[in-house]
Amino acid sequence: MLPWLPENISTYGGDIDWLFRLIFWITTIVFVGVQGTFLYFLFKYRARPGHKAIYSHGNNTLEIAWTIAPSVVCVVLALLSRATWDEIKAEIPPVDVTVRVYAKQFNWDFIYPGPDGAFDTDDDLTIENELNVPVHKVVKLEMLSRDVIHSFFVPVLRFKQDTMPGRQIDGWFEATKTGEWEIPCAELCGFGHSGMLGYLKVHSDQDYAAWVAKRWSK
Ligand SMILES: [Cu+2]
Repeated sequence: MLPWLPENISTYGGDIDWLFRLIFWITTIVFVGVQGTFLYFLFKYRARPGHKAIYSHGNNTLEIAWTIAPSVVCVVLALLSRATWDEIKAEIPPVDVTVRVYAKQFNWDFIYPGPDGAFDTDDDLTIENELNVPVHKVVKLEMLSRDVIHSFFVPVLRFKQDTMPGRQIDGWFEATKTGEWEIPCAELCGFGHSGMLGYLKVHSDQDYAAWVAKRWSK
């Protein structure tokens, strides 16, 4: 229906896309309606001989109506998105893999906890701009920033989260397809912002096990 959306490889991406489409079509219909009315009125009330300009000083009934109508739409949208918000933001399902993400000007540091599963130990491994994860597994991200506000964005996962200095924000995703996709920074963070680009590498179980074995063999 919206063919320009990026591919979706996330378990919850379909829910996000459904909400996106709903909001997109509501705003599109309102936009066309408002602009169409403007154009019609421009024509209908144009200056021409024999017509005097009318000065209008507002209409309370109309103003109340066009304040309440969008408010109702917003409340309905909030109620409709509630379940999706809860699914993605409120709770993290049982975690298979945890990776720490440190954003910095102008790279993504991905810190893997290693075989002991704990961070800040000797077997931690930091890889710049490369997030390696297994397919069909719940990946938890602990997101932080070393300097300014960045935004960790993986369009194909429908995942976007600001990273804040001095504050850890957790998120999660489950990829449904193997492959490699871009991780741009979506928050203007300085002169190198446009070049701040990492890659998500989703491996099959076998490939992931091989990657782990290679990385922690020594
Ligand atoms: Cu950035």
